[in-house]
Amino acid sequence: MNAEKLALNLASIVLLIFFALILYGAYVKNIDLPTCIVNVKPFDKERVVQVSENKYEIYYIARQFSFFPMEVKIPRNSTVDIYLTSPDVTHGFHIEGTNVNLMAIPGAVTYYRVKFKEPGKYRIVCHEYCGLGHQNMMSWIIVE
Ligand SMILES: [Cu+2]
Repeated sequence: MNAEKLALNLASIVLLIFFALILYGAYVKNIDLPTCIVNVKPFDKERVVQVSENKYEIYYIARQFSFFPMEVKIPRNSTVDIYLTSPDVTHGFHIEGTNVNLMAIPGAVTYYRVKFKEPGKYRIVCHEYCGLGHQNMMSWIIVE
């Protein structure tokens, strides 16, 4: 009897800890889920738009076997809105050293906002097997 109560109490405490960690991640660490957006139509031309001094929009195309644009230079402390789509098959999109981990899905646009505080050369890799040249798929974001 007592062992059952103890197990129940421990399970309740673990659940409360999990719930608190979810709230901590969402509100203190601002960890967000990528969104599949519907108000931007899938595009067929990559582009980089400077919205204001430290705010950029990058429209990425993931295509067998490259990301376009292949290199983007932005200043430190820039906030970047990433729009990502694919004209062929599903690709992955991970910016190393960040928590950006997206999927490029044909016919859909994936969106995520990221801020680059540290200067450096950030490599983008495909993490979804997409064909014979998959391992060569990469792109760079250079934060100056
Ligand atoms: Cu791939």
